[in-house]
Amino acid sequence: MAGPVLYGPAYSVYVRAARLALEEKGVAYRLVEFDILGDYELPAGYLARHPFGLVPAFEQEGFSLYETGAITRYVDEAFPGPPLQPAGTAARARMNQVIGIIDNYGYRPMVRTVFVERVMAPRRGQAPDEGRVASALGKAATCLAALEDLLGEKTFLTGEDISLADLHAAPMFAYFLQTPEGRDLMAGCPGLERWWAEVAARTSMEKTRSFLG
Ligand SMILES: N[C@@H](CCC(=O)N[C@@H](CS)C(=O)NCC(=O)O)C(=O)O
Repeated sequence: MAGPVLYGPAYSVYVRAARLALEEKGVAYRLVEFDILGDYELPAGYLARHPFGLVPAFEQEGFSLYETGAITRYVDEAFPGPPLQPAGTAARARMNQVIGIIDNYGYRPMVRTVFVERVMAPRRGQAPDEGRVASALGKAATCLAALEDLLGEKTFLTGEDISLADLHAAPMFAYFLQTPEGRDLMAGCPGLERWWAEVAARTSMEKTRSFLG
């Protein structure tokens, strides 16, 4: 059976979430990278893989898929290896809830705004837009507070074993925590700090590191 192929740059948080699932399952895969920074052009034909022009896209033996949540669930269910979704109905619902929180309320303020303004803008020689940062912090704080609450005393977001919820959240935290605002907010969330120490130390995180961290 030919191994799966993932399309998109290693520095994309969503590409990293999909790679984390593949790494945690122990699946050999190929990463086809292209740039999505600045004035980029998607590779010829990419819109056939992902009509919305986002990353990642996934293919395995002619089966094509896009949307990270669909890809990671497929990877978990199609390949042998440790399960990445909890067994119980309630815990699985919790996992889906956390992924929804991250996608809908975390990604934009934490990554697209605070990380981009604080880390990416200076790399491009631009001053951060402080107004954008300030307006995103309330939403980021709500997101961290919600995750802190859902984490409780558990090791990982849905229990004692790592799940897709952790793998979706981790790449976003890896970027957000590069900013002073991210570190400040995290300092008020002792559970998430403990969680992050656990997640950041995983081999899968090391293997999927990009030039942006
Ligand atoms: N809902 C999509 C979101 C994917 C997404 O937003 N990817 C970002 C990179 S992290 C992207 O492709 N950005 C390119 C752009 O916005 O032009 C998923 O779950 O896969």
